[in-house]
Amino acid sequence: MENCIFCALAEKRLKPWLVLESDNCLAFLDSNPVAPYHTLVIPKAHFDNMLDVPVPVLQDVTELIHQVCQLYTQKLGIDSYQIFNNSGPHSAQTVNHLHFHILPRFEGDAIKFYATRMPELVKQYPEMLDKLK
Ligand code: DGP
Repeated sequence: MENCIFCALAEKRLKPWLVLESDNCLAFLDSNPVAPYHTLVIPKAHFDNMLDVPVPVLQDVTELIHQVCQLYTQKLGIDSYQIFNNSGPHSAQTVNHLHFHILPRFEGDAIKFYATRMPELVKQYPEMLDKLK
């Protein structure tokens, strides 16, 4: 897709900091990293996010995520990862080409992911689950 920065990386119109590549996906270092080896995994084909991606594409993405984690563990000894995706305008999604973050975590790092918790929601769970029926 024109004007998509991740399509430009996937098509090598721009040079990615390439970690691994498969037939359909790419893993490269994030340009605004939260931690060493903060990595993004994308499908080469353009999908905006989780809402429009077909499951087989997600399977390809997951396979490459797995390979990246294996690589970092084998080569670097990293033993902890957070793997996440932002999808949609009220998430933190800033690039509208599906991507998963692989965030290596290290003992004593200062990253705070769960700053907000809402334990009071638990009592609403029966109604919330009812709405899924
Ligand atoms: P998100 O907030 O989930 O949409 O994350 C987008 C990430 O993409 C953010 O961590 C910074 C990264 N990023 C944005 N533009 C580029 C780029 O041109 N190259 C690389 N390597 N990463 C980028």
